[in-house]
Amino acid sequence: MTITYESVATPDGVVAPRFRPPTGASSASAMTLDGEWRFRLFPHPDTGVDRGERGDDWDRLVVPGHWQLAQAPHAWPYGMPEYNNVLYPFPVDPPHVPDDNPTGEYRTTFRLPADWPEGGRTVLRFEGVDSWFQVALDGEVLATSHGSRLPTEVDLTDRLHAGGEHLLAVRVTKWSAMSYVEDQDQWWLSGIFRSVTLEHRPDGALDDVRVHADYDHTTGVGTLRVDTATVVATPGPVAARVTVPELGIEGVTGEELQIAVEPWSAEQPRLYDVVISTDTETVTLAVGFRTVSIEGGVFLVNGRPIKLRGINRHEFDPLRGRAVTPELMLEDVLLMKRHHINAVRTSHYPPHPHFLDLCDRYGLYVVDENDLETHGFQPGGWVGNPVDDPAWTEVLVDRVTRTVRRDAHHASIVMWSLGNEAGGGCNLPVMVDAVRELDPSRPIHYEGDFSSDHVDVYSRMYADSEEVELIGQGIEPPLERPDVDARRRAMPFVLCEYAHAMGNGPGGLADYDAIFDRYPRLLGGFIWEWIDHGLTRADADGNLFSAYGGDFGERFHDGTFIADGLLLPDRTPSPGLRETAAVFAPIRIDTRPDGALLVRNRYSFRDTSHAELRWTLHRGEEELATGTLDLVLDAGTETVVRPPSGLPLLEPGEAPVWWTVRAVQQKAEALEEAWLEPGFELGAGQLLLVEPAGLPAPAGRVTTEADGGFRAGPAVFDVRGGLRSLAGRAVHDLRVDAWRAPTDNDRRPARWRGPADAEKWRGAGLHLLAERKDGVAVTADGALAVEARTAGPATRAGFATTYRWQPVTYAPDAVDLLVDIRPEGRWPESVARLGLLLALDEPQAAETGVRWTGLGPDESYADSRYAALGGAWRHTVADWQTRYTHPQENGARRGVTSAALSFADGSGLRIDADDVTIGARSQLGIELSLRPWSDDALERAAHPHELVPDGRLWLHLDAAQHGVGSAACGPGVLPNAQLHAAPVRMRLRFTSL
Ligand code: IPT
Repeated sequence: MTITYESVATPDGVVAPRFRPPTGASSASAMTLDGEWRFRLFPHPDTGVDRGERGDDWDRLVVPGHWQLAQAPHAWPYGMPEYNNVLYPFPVDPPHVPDDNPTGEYRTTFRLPADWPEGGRTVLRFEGVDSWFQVALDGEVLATSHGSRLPTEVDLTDRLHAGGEHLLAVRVTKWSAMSYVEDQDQWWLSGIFRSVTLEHRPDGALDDVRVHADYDHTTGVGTLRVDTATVVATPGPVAARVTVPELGIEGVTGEELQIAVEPWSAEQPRLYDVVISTDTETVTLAVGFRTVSIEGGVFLVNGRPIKLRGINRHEFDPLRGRAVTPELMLEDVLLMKRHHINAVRTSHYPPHPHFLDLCDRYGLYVVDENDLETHGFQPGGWVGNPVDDPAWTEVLVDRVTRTVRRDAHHASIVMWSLGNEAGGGCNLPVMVDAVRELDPSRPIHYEGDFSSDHVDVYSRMYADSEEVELIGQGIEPPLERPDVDARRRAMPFVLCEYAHAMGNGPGGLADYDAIFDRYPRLLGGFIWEWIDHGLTRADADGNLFSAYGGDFGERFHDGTFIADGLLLPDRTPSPGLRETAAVFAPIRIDTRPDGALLVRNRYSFRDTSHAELRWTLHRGEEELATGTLDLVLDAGTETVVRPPSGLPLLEPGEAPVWWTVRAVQQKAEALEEAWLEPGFELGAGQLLLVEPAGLPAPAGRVTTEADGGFRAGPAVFDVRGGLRSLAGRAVHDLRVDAWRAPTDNDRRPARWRGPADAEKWRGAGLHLLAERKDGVAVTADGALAVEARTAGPATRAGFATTYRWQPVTYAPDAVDLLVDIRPEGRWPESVARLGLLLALDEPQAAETGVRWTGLGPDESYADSRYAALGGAWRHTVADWQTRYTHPQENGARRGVTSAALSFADGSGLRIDADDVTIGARSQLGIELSLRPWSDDALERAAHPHELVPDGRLWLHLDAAQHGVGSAACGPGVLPNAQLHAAPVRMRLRFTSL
């Protein structure tokens, strides 16, 4: 049978799969073939080009890379990236793919170097080629392979001659039968995107190395056993010496060595160099001793329960796609460690192997996922799904065993995952058996095994916190079959995806985290996902922006769903990542209702002696006292702390007084290098000790102007009581507002059912609110009282509002506004915000400086607020904005009791807030948002660079906003963060500076 790109067949002409040591770990010779190759793109796999064609006059293309991104971000000579999430962009008709199937012909020539060893074998190794390819040497096709994120090796030995030049030809198709099993939520990007090497395999070499390195926590003894085999020439075991120089241990392969060791964990990633050698090859591996087990439904590492505070990571570089460099992999790992992430699911394919070396070294628990997703069969009821088709068994087993064979020596991997969103069927148990046979030491994960028939952990995605709580207690609804139910009920539970981080969010992370902590059965989970895959693209004017689905002219795509990470595409941490760091903090410091702080050591293995607990007592920008707490907590323990006695007794002043406690790293740790520098924050929390003194009553009188209008300090009104200018700036608008530029979460229905929040808000006309003045009067005590009603079109619901303006006699240029907002009529179950919108003319709004007292420094929302701490902060309006890849509501600062704006012309405006109540609840300060553009412009912009300042400063002075939730994929805003239409009262003071 001729194998074609539409064949459902395992790779042909390739070397049996084997382990992959870290680069440089083997003494055997190797040579990279990375660099500039010759390249030509054809519309169809029948390119008509002879494999012997050298392509000397073809284009040059850098390997590794994707051909679509060859000249990104400016030119796209080889077709453009396309984005689909679930659906196939071609008819579901396996194994067929469209005739329009761009195919790259790659050519390079090489010579074996003069010092290339005699004898042995020489293999050509591809780390990753997307999606199907054929390899030819000197005109002859030798191998056909696929498995885009898996290695392929071809034995070239018999065709190579010392000194001679060889022509390597690789034909790569964009689509193949394998596209059906590689339907991951990402850009379709093709080509040789990982490195290509020539590797010498000496006779009797260590082609394959299996490492078993367990740790017995009861004795402190590690068991090391190394098995080695030749694979390339004549498969079979090979004997080798095994030494652990650091411990003076010597042994041989096959032997179980019992060694007193320090164990490996993500918290303390202790590794030992293990040197394995035959007479012809030495391989040095960094080995971690650790045991993964499940006991009584609890997932244990080295005998202790752990929690996975994880993320899902796709490989992504905004210019290079999935062709990620070692530097970028390290950046990812360090960013994770710095944000207290301790686990990675390699969604949804095996990552570049170097990433796993880094996870071993820096300490991250890994769920290594097979390269398998067939999600596009779901809408058709999974009919024809390869996972349930015997014709695909060998291909699927080949994939998953290639994964295990490549990666099994990594200490960081704590579970294997069969794939993602690939349905169920007859091939699952076969894959499971194959994995267990290769590696019985690690549990198997697969969320798509819905009743967990075959796997070892109960896994779900996007289950809401209520359901997770039931699962934690082991009282989830039963499965139909009692035996299966009993088996699943005894399993640990993991959320392989949760807290969808699309745009502004995720909200509710802390709610999940608290539940994970409460129940031993809950292993934790993996936030979806690590980074926005926004590809850098230049627009017609040369401005660079982050492109998402549709931005490359695709007609069939999933738009902004590719931008759902904790990092912006350029790896700027989003507020969601800062929230993650605060929630995942290993030393959590939380406020208790009784006015104390609860300090919890959430490490599984270490005490807190590496951390110093530093406190400060501060008011506004003033530091009043500092100190440290003498406290060391054992793993898993907690204690209550209170401010030390003898602190100065403080009278209420302008700003609140906070007692802030930070747990910081004391000294650098040898193993963990750069990311853990002294002073690095391991957790923080605070207590509000003294509330600010209220604003004294204003007691001035408004004056009537010659034109019949009014004046109150820095505020000038027209005859109807409309604010015309404030602090010398024309007022474009002042009214009640209850709308926001919808977030990605607002735009989608919670749990995929019913109308989205933004739709409900639109239905109530919140996006088109307008205000009518109903009356103006000067009250007996000299205030200007303005009655107004704010409502949208086509609805009887509205806000009746009283504005009460009064000059402040004791402050020369100040005015107080007491605003009362009373909802009337029927409202949707939530509103986006409740407060005032104020738009001032300000030509250089973006350059306006702002210093505020409140929570900061970053934005926070009712259900994403752990990273924000009370204090005094400063920004410019430009920096105040979060440039979400898809523009939307952002930037709210909560708990703001005062903010001073300094305009580019040297003048300024101070805003103080007091007496803020929503319904019966009173709160400290307001929520402040500042923008150099309107919410309307924010909503309409498709990309941040399209937003241009409009000559106004737009302020939101809100009592509150609705939370952000995670409805883009999963649950919406929980009751504890919903905002309902309710009476609002606020006292605001505007002072001209
Ligand atoms: C879930 C997928 O597993 C993940 O790859 C990603 O696509 C995510 O959705 C959305 O961003 S599947 C979803 C339909 C529950």
